Amino acid sequence: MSRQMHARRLDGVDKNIWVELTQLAADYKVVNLGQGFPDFAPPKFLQDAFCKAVSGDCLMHQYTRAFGHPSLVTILAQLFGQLVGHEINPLDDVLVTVGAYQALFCAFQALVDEGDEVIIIEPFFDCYQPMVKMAGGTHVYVPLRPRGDSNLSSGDWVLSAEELASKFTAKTKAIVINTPNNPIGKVYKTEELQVIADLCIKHDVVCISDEVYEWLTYDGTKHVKIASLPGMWERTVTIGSAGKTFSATGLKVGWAIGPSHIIKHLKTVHQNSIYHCPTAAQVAVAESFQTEYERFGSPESYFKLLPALLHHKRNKLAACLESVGLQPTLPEGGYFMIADISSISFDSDDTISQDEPLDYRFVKWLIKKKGLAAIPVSAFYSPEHGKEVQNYVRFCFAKEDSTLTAAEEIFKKWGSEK
Ligand code: IK2
Repeated sequence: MSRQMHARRLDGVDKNIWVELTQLAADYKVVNLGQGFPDFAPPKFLQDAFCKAVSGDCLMHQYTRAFGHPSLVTILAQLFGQLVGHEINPLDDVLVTVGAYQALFCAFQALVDEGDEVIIIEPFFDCYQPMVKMAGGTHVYVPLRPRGDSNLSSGDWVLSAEELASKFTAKTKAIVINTPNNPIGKVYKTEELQVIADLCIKHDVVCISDEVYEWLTYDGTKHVKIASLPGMWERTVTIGSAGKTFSATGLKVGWAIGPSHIIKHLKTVHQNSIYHCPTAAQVAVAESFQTEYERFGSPESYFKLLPALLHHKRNKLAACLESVGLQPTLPEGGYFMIADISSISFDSDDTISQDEPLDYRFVKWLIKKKGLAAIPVSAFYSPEHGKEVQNYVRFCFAKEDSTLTAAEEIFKKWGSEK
């Protein structure tokens, strides 16, 4: 058969780090600090809400409103309207999606045309790049760089305002930001967001703000929504995830929130591809948000309990990494930590290609020889810039204490062998 089967838009986007490393981790039955999902149970109120939804009204098992179940868009508009400081219309300004993934996909498909440029800040959640490419756009990268010699906190990774400004051209259609960031854990400060906002306004550019870890910040760090800055509501699509919010990544309920003149285009993509998300999952998420709304800011709020739990896990993992000479960068938010592997010597065997970047080889060695899964940080960079960060790997600390203790045992054994 001489005819090419696949569409050209798939060229160069066929590899996926999660598919590859999740399989490798499963093959070796490792302690998994790789993929970003909690291995502890979601809160009981979410589980109860889900059980109630599936066992109640038979309409819970049927189609629902295309752009989001009324109960979910209503509570999202109510809660986020207060956080953004702008009235949000539940029917026009909110789109419920299959996880944050689909919200991102709808945003790129809806807003990016052939020839448009999209600015992506490195490191970035890996799907931004293939999604921009599939939409026909061109990615333009700008890196966060460690400030000075020390990069012990994610706050030490910063953008150069001049470098960022130099990336905006007449072709720039959108910029994607991610705060708290995956994989570094950087939480952008208001001043940093203001630099981005000023450029968006000056060049009439849309900001796609991926805020899936919005509730997870540590040591008093505050998450600021770029949509809340003056002049930004009109040009920002804010993306969130119930999976990350309620420690239930299998739910795959996400959302995009923004002004109706932008969201209506995302709805067009959504109605012509997915149509709507599972009804019962949306209703369970709506009820859970309602619960949280009523106790917002109180000590019982899951939005306070979860970061407190993860703060302890973050510190435990940092101590483990340090004990074997892996230098961690302490995250201000999110549930990942990167660590410098420069001081570790390891022998990657014949099964690991020497052509691969150092961090990929290290991660494969870690999985096969030490029984521990992590993710190479160069996977969060463009191929052009990945080489510059191949001495970092990412660990997820949103794990049961028993999982972290199992990892600690591996690190201790490793330490004693050195
Ligand atoms: N945006 C970011 C920044 C994410 O981290 C994710 C989920 N990624 O987790 C996998 C990992 O990094 O190990 C998403 C979007 C997608 O969220 P959802 O699960 O709601 O589709």
